[in-house]
Amino acid sequence: MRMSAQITAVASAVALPVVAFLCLCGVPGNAVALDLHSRDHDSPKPIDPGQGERAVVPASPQAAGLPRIGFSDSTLVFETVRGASSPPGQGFDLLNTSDVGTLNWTLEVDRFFLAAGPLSGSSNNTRVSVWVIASTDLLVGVHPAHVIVSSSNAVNSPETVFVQVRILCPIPLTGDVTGDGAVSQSDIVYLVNHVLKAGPAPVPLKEAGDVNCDRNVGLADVIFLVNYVLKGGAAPCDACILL
Ligand SMILES: [Ca+2]
Ligand SMILES: [Ca+2]
Repeated sequence: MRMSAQITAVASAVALPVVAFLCLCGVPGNAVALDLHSRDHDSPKPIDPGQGERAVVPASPQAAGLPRIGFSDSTLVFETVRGASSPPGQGFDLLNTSDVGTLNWTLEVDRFFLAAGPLSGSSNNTRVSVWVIASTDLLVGVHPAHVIVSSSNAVNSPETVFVQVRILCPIPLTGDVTGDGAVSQSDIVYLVNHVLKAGPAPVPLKEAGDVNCDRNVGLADVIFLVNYVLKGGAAPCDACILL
């Protein structure tokens, strides 16, 4: 009987905090009350909101009336061939996903080839259209950039939309100055005509004839191409690395 009484006492001590915690489910305002006078300060215990001194910790941004920055798109990709016209502008919607409070925000970009706007504003539950334009006068390759939105009163400031500007190489095969998809004797003839007889330039760009990648199309390229096609010499370089 004595052992049974001890077990009953221990079970009661464990059960009381659990019951008290479960009773907090009905606390108005969706907030959690914490007992600051608990002996165990590392693990504050919930108490009845009508008893003693307590602090109220907001359970969510909505409960505290705080706005949250949100985007309709997290990534934008611009793609074009080097030398071609710039792709059309793009955009995304900026909104307050908390649905409470007013989101006061500013916007900036971190690379010179990117522009976006508007640069500031206020949003409650409405969406704001942000436009983004990328200059494509860039080297061949992938160029990352960011649109950064900051707010003095949001719970998640700053937030970022990632942007990629992809510049594709217009030259499929260096040395194929005729543009037929292969490097052959006809390319030697074409390049000789261009270099020595003022014939038409290599296609799609003159750089397709720069088979030794010295940033010039001349007699050295003719000799290089003859050695490659007729004598098994070194293959043309990749002219795209110079664009
Ligand atoms: Ca060819
Ligand atoms: Ca060259």
